[in-house]
Amino acid sequence: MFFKKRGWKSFAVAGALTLALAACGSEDAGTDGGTVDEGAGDDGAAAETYNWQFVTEEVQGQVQYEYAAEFAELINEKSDGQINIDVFEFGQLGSEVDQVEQLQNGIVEFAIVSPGFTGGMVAEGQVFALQFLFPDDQEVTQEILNTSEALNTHLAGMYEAHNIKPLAFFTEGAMQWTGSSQLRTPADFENFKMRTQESPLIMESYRAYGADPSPLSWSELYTSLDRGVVDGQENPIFFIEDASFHEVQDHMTISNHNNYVAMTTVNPDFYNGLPEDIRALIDETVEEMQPRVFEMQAEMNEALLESIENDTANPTEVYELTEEEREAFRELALPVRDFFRDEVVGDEGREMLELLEEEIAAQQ
Ligand code: 6CS
Repeated sequence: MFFKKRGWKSFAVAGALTLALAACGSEDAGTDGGTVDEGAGDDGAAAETYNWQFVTEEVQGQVQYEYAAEFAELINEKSDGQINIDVFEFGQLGSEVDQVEQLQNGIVEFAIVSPGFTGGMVAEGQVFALQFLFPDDQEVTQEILNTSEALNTHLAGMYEAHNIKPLAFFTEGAMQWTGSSQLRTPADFENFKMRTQESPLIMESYRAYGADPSPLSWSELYTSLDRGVVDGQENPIFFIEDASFHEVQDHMTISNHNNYVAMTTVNPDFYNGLPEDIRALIDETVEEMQPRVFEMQAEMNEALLESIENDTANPTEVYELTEEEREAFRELALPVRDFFRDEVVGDEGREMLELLEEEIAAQQ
């Protein structure tokens, strides 16, 4: 497994917050409230501390981990130390798919989940794999993610039926392609071995370009690119740089063909078993984190593009597609929406996409 660690900002907090604190709290968190310890508050009355676990698909210095660390810090502060959250980097608790199962089974209370790893389970979540669906403007996209009824009510309900409760959707930035050869036209994808996440629809999207998609965990990606097991991949710039993929790829195409959307999720039994005031604290903090994570990804994506461009020891040719070139990809991507409607989802999924398309159109 290859991970390069870098502290991104001063707010980066080490994984485990193991404060043993007591404060006045709710009386009955029950077994669904995570690990609950009894203690004595200032007034000598029995009080409870909550110990929760939050797993992410990224490592320290990357968006998801920094989000979770800041979320944990805020919750700890707001609860006067009553709530402690241990944040886990990717790799500590298994693969991305293992992490989803841990959330569903209540082994961890919180997880950041990329819909790309749940495509086999919640087919409708693959809507995020549809390229050129969301606006190019990241702020507008984030606004849609924040307010969309299609996503926050309909899609969230579909996840909840699988014991995954999405509390928020956020973008980690526009995705770009890297390759051992330049990716400028659909013809460049002919027989190109493209690494994707597990989602069948992501794979279908690359087949539409003529590529040969191959699903892999990102823990194997650096080595696979280096050895030519796969020829290229897609990710936001911060991730390409931080995971050092650019070191083993000669080309990067600024394609902005999609956004990398992640979900803040919670185990629903745990969440529903919490006292109302604690649930309100979680909801309020999730909301507060939305502009923070947007700012975080924007700063990282901008700064790390410069870093790739200035890395003379590992030169990567960066090419930005023209609008005309993007149009050739958009044309091939559009029929994948029909495939989503006709082959991947049922009526509920079709209605969800229709509503989402209306919401997107209303923002443009
Ligand atoms: O490409 C991936 O699989 C990884 N990319 C990002 C931006 N976050 C985590 C994910 O597993």
